[in-house]
Amino acid sequence: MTIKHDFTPWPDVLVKKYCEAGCWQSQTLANYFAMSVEKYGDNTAIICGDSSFSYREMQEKITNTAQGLLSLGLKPGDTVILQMGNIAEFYFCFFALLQNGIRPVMALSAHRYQEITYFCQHTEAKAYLTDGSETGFDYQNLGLSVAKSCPSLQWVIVTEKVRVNDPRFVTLDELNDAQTVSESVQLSEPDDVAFFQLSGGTTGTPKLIPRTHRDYAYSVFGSIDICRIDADTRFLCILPAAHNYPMSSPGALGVFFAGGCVVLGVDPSPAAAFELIEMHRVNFVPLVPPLALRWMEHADITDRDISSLDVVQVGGAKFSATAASLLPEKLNCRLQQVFGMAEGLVNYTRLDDAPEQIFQTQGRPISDYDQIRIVDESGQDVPEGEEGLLLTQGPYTIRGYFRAPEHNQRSFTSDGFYRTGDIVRQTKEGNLIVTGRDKDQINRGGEKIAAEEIENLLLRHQQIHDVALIAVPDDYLGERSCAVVVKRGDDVLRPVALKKFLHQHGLADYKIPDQIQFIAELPKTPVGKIDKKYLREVYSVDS
Ligand code: AMP
Ligand code: DBH
Repeated sequence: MTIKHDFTPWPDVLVKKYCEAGCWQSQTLANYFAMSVEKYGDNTAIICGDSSFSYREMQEKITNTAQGLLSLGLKPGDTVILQMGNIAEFYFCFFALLQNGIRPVMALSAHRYQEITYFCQHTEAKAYLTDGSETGFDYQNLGLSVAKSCPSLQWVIVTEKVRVNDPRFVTLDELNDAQTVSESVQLSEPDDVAFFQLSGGTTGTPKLIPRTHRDYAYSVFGSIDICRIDADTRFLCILPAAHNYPMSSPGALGVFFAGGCVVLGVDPSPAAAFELIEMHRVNFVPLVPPLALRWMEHADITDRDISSLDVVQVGGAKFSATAASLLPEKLNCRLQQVFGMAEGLVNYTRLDDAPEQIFQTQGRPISDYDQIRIVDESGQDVPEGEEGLLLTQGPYTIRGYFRAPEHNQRSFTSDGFYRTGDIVRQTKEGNLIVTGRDKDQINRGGEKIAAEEIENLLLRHQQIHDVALIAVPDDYLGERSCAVVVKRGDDVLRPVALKKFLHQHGLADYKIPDQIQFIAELPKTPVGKIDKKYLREVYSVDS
């Protein structure tokens, strides 16, 4: 196999260290699932709508799908795009791909033509697996457009009946019926890339994050311990299942590896989610801050019995200390704050920490092997307790994005620390408090938007001379996006026309600016960069 090191490897001394310390084990993620099947075969692994699957039933689905994928000629080391909503098939396909050593790019349902074609082209993906059953959006049509733009794409695999006339389209059911000789050889190794997560990014193009089996497994098992996940865990997944947080912190993988049950929901509104909590006695759920706020409000008026809830996690964006301190009483449960990143490092407040640590901090790293530095602009460590830029390296933090050498020069220090772009300070107990950000990104309630990506697209509009995308405060989302536009010419240009323009270019909805402002000229800093700080001050006033 030639797929070894199609990513930036850890230096040999660290490989040795993490192996010797037992952080890295000799199992793949698919092996860990198989071990759960051995141990917890009859436990319910997934509840999805009216269907449920035991571990054994799930393994059967996975094996069938894995066979079907091989029958299409897909091979270990190939890359595919996996874009499915919160349905059981998402996990069947995920594990089937991993079992075959085929590496999925973990696209979100919200992604559209712009994002999906980029993923396909950048990874020379061979197949696109998609599902549109739970949304009004036509993913088959998207698949058709993507296939036209991506010569590498040989297959579009869909969960529903094929509605387009293209020989590359095949249904998951047809795949599952495929009769192939069963191979018992191991098709992937623990140090191979298992899949590609996505970064919120800061640049013109999205960044792909190669995660190996053993590094990811280490973060998942560490999370299982910290979050006390076991076979009695009933985990509600209403965040997008492919996202790193509900996938691994401890996420569905944590639950599967501990024999618990994942309840899938497609509607994160409290009315819908509380019904699922009541019906399935859910006791653990990851949320982002805007949802936590909505759930807290709704808890006052709900008739649903949500008393089974034990732990509510809040992460993805900063949760205010005030809201955090109210959450346990409102939802009658414990709170865990999570500050993580798809690049690796995940911090948790511990369930038995003092309340003020849980309310006021974003927790501390999973592992003693996570190294953290908090530095000033010149890269010097700041004095203890002071604010600075967070750098990190460790046994589950990547050393480089996939095929992005120039960006990697900027995003990693010469000694391999990842520059998170987060501004933090560390308390004397070792917890981190996120105080700000030094990256050109908008964190829209947990959904990240790279300013440059949207600016580049808007600059393609004939009537736009210049543009800056900035974050402005929002009571509910924490931040929303605002495009500050310098028009070209005197013709009228309406915000709605610009939104439509982005939409028509096939940009994910959450990246479309919430607000559009016009300005005669963008202010510049003394060195000639756009003064986004000043723009933020100006446009935060009327929010
Ligand atoms: P990504 O790199 O796209 O996976 O996004 C990770 C980023 O989300 C982090 O670097 C932070 O900027 C942000 N983030 C995640 N969790 C939190 C949190 N609890 N508080 C503040 N920011 C967070
Ligand atoms: O925001 C994130 O990317 C994130 C948040 C919490 C994450 O990747 C994680 C936990 O693992």
